[in-house]
Amino acid sequence: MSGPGNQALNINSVVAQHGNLEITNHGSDWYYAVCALMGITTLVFMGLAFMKPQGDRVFHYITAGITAVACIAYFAMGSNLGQVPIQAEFVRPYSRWGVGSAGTREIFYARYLDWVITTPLLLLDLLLTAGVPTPTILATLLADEIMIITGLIGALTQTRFKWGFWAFGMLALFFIAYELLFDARRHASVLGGDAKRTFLLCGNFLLFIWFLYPIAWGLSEGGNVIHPDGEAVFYGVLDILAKPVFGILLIWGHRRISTSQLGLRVRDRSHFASEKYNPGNAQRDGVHPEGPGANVGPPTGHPMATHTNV
Ligand code: RET
Repeated sequence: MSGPGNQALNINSVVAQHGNLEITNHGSDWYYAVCALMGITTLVFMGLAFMKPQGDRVFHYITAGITAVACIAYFAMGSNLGQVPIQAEFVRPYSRWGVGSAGTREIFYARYLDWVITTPLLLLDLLLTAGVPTPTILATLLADEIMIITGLIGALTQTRFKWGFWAFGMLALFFIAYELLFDARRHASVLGGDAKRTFLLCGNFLLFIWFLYPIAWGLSEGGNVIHPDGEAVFYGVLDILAKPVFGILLIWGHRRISTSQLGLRVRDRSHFASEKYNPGNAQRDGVHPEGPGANVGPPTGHPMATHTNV
């Protein structure tokens, strides 16, 4: 087949397996559309970052990283790549949803590679906003990695054992939900103000969306109930809500929050300069500018030292 339009499926048909249940051109178009959206939001988040002082950009950078990774994953999926045919546990030749096939279904492992990078960053966005201590952040991110990896192994499993992995993933998701609903919420309340408000809005939104993912999995990689095009739309809508929409809410919530308010110490270049040339500041911060035992003279009056640390 030739002619104008989306040729991705034809060009990459070398990886196709006869009778495998795969996305059609509609699915491919949709994946490319989400790819473009993720790319555009990355540029927007980067643009907004440059309007903030250097020390207050960390949330912009994390969020832009999330949509940038998703943009690449969606490019892969639109191109029908980053996928592998897997024998379905339930072959449904007479399904109303058009999933009848030789028995294999394409499983996009690219999705999980995206999530394994981006879901910890989403949680980091949220947990830093709530002022959660580092050990709790690490425990929550570990549960998140377990959730995604078990989801991937389950998706690649051909027998009913796949549901065992799904169950482990659910346990991990419940742990994350507990951390957000009880632990992080308490820390956010201590901070109060905009940080608390932003955490509550984004946290509740995130949890609601995240609990829909295992349902999408059960209908696609798990139960083989909906067609890969339907899977594309289901996960695509969820990913748009979980990344660009969540990101906009979070960045907007941070418009009046400074990182130091959250107990974060982010040094920007001006701070660096003032430490070096205003040893008094560095000593006050507990950092010796020239290392231990250095013979530090009076401030040199370097032009970059005009910034003070507040
Ligand atoms: C799986 C299957 C195993 C059980 C559970 C899952 C949950 C996945 C989630 C994914 C979130 C992805 C996001 C992507 C952003 O674009 C792996 C589907 C619980 C919650 C937020």
